[in-house]
Amino acid sequence: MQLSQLFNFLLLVSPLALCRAVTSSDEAYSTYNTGCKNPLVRREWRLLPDHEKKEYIDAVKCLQALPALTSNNVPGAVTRFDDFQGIHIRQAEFIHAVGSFQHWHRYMIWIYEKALREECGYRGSQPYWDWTLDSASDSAFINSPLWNPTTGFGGNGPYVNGTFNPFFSVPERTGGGCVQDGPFSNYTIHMGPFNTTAKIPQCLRRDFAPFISTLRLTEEAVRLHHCEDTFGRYDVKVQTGITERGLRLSDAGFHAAGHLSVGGEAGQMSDIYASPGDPVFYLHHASVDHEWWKWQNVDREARLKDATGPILRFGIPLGNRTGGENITLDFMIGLSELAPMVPLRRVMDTEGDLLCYTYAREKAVYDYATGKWVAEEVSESEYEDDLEEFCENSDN
Ligand SMILES: *[C@@H]1O[C@H](CO)[C@@H](O)[C@H](O)[C@H]1NC(C)=O
Ligand SMILES: *[C@@H]1O[C@H](CO)[C@@H](O)[C@H](O)[C@H]1NC(C)=O
Ligand SMILES: *[C@@H]1O[C@H](CO)[C@@H](O)[C@H](O)[C@H]1NC(C)=O
Ligand SMILES: *[C@@H]1O[C@H](CO)[C@@H](O)[C@H](O)[C@H]1NC(C)=O
Ligand SMILES: *[C@@H]1O[C@H](CO)[C@@H](O)[C@H](O)[C@H]1NC(C)=O
Ligand SMILES: [Cu+2]
Repeated sequence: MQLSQLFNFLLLVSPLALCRAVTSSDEAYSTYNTGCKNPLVRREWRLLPDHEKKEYIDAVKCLQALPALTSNNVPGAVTRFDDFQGIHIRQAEFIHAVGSFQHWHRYMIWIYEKALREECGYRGSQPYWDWTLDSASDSAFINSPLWNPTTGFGGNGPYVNGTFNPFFSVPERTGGGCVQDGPFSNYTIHMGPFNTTAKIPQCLRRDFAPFISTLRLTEEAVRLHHCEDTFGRYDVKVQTGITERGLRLSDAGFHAAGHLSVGGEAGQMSDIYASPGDPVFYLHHASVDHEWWKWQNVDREARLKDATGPILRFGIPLGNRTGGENITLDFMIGLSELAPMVPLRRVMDTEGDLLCYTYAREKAVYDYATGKWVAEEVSESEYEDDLEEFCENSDN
C-alpha cells in the first residue's frame, strides 16, 4: 500500500471522521427501523415534465453554490457538489473492481439525492439516464434530450485534436473541449484529473464517442447482463471495462460504456477518479443502480442477500489478483465525512430500513406523432417473460 493510499484508508476508518460523519448526518439514521412506507420514485430524465427537469438542475446548481464540508481534508473542495467528487477521488481505489462497487455507488447516489432534497429544497427524486434510448445511431446519441441546452445538461465540447489520456485512447471521439451550452457551461470544476484533490480549476469537458453507445449500450447489450443469475456473475459483467489505469471499451459493460460514450478521452466522465465532476455522472450511476434494482427484483428473496466479490481491487473474479477476503453483508462502506459507515446489507434493498426509493415500472417510448417521449408501463411479469425469452435465445 502506498503512503497516499494508506492516508486515504485512514481517512475512511478514522474514528474522528466517523464521529463527525454521524453528527453531520444523523438524518441518515432517521429512517432506522421505521420502515419505508413512501418510497421516492426515480424516473428516466426525458420522462420528467420540463418544470421537474428545471427543479432538478436548479438543485444541482444550488449544491454547486453551497460551501463544501470537506475542505479541511480536500483542498480542491469548494462547493457541496465538489464534496461528492472529492469523496469519489479519495476512495476510487477502494470502490472500483471490488465486490462493493455497486453498493458504494448506490449509497453515494442516495446521499447526493438526499443533499439535493434537504439542502437545496428539491422535491423530486434522482433521475436516471436510460442509455438504451439513445443507442439507435450516432445522431440519436447526439440528439438525446439529456444534452438539451435548456431542458438538459448541455452537450458535447467542441472538437479538440490531441491526445488527452496517457492510459487509453478512444477512436472516433468527437469533442474534448469545454461544454459551451446549457446550465453547466460556466461551472468551474475544482479537482482532477485523475487522483488529485488539489485545487485545479477547470471547465466541464465532454468528448462524445457515440459509437460506444451504438455498440455497447443497446437494449440487447444491456439486457445480456441480466441473463446472469448470481450477483457475482452479474457484477463481473457490469464491471467489465474497469482496468488499472482507466476504462477499456472493447468489451465494456454498461457501466464503463456509459462513462466512455460521454467522456471519450478528454471528458471528466471517462476519469475513474474525477468523473463526478460532470453532473451527468449521477444520472449515469442512477441507471447502473436501476439495472441492479431490476436484477434484484427478479428474485428478491435470494438476490437481496446475494453480495459477493473481492475486497482487494482486481481480486478474483474481477481481476487476477489473489489473496484477500470476499465481501459479506457485514462489509462496511462509507463516504468519509459525508455519511456514516454502514454495513452493505443496509443498502441491499432500496426499500429497506435505510434507503427508501424505487424506480418507476415504465420505459420511455418515442411517439413520432407528437415528437415526444412518453411513458409506457412495463409490468414486473412482462419484464421477466421478455427477459427469459431473450436469455434463452441469446445462447449465453
Ligand atoms: C496518484 O497516482 C500517481 C500515479 O499512479 C501516484 O504516483 C500518486 O501517488 C497518486 N497520488 C495520490 C494522492 O494517490
Ligand atoms: C490531429 O493532429 C494530428 C497531428 O498533428 C494530425 O496528423 C491529424 O490529421 C489531426 N486530426 C484532425 C482530425 O485534425
Ligand atoms: C456563461 O458566461 C458567459 C460569459 O460570461 C455568458 O454570456 C453566458 O450567458 C453564461 N452562461 C450561463 C449558462 O450562465
Ligand atoms: C493479470 O492481469 C493483468 C491485467 O489484465 C495482466 O497484465 C497480467 O499479465 C495478469 N497476470 C496473470 C498472472 O495472469
Ligand atoms: C472469494 O471468492 C472467489 C470466487 O468468487 C473464490 O475463488 C475465493 O476462494 C474466495 N476467497 C475467499 C478468501 O474466500
Ligand atoms: Cu465510481
